[in-house]
Amino acid sequence: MKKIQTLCLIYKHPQILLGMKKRGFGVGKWNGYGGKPQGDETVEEAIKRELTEEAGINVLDIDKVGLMEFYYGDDEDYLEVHIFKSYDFEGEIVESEEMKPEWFHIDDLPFDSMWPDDRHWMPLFLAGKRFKGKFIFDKENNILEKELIEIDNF
Ligand code: 6U4
Repeated sequence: MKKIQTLCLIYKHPQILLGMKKRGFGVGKWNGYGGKPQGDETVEEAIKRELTEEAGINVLDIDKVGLMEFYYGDDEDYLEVHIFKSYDFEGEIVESEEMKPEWFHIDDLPFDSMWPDDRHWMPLFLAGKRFKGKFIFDKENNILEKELIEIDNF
């Protein structure tokens, strides 16, 4: 079964905002902010709410840049992750129960402590491209198979 998820990276050149996931899925990894839509929320509504809940900010622009499918180990479910970029927000970034925020220079991203797919699509993200992909992971979250293509639009 498909599970829809959202992910947003705030990009203030030359830095991007990541959060250290403090609990749940992907704990201990630096990642963008996000979560699943609630009720009949759109993915756009969901990512805005997640950024308010997890980082304390109100994003002023969001642009969908990526659509990824992730398959994990023997899990029957897979994630469909809608990836957004935001250049602008209002409010003070705060640490939450879920995420510890930190700005990283784009030339010094902590890929060894991120999901292993990130180092593959991040160059497209930083170059302002849109992309689609599919990654299959084993139980230790190593990449078994990957597909990644640049697209013009969704
Ligand atoms: P809430 O806040 O309860 O809605 P939840 O739906 O449980 O959160 P959670 O905590 O499981 O979401 O977080 C999943 C987050 O991890 C989403 O933002 C998507 C992201 N994610 C999942 N797999 C990923 C991967 N392979 N690469 C990546 N982000 C991934 O960069």
